[in-house]
Amino acid sequence: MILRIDRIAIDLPKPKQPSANDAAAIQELLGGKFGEMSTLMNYTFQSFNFRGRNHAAMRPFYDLIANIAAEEYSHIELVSYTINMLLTGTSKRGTDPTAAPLEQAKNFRNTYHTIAGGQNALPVDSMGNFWNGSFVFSSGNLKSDLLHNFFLEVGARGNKIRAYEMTTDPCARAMIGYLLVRGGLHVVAYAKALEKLTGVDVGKLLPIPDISNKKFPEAKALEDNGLHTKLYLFSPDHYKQCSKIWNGPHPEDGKPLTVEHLPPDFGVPAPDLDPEPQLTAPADPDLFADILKRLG
Ligand code: MN3
Repeated sequence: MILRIDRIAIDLPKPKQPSANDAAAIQELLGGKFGEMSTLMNYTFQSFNFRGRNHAAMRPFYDLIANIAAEEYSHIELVSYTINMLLTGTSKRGTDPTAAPLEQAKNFRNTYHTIAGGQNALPVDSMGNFWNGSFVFSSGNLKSDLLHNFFLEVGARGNKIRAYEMTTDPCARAMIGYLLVRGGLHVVAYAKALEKLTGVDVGKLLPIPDISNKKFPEAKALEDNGLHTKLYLFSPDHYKQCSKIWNGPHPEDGKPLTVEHLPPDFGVPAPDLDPEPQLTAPADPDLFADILKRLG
């Protein structure tokens, strides 16, 4: 079961200017093959399907995969809010449909944001292709699954770096900086899991691509505070045995790795974006008073 908290991981700054095309590019980090929906669903299915998890040799691996799966939910959330914030202001807010308030949307790379959605995130990649279940690898073999997860996180890291290079918007860059740190932590976590499982030193491959998170100011500031060393438990009581894998020095800067409970004050309240009447999102504001009456 997932226990949900109505907060997001970091405070996202207001975009410098609305940009549907920035939002379209950022969609790759949500619904792309290497996006957050893929990490979420890969680890979720692998945790459901993990046989023999109660054997002492296997439990730490189950706990690691299941716990990271839960963190990924907070990542799809953060990318989605970034897309919503970038899309806010890309049409003319108002109640008159004859004013063609959505006219600009014809020029957007992804018109689904305005036609299928109310100026909001969708489970699609940067080309508008819908996310699909074939991106999930759950072979039942732990070595294969962990190798896949390592590759998935490395691929995700590459996409994040390229998306960062495509936009200068502070909202998008704050989100990517945070996810570079947390995704970078997951790269190391799966490398360490493969080391514990097989004895091979996967850490020597790092970083992939060959560029440190410290080159990205938004990521560096978080790593200076040790965010790349803390594996948070996304559960009040469970998944604690991931500490048998997540320990020792960080392979890049040698800082000690720790497993910690998610602090109760972690993150910030999720943004409440203003309604967009031209899209009747969430509803025609003229009806709010009637709705309130019926709600009692
Ligand atoms: Mn992630």
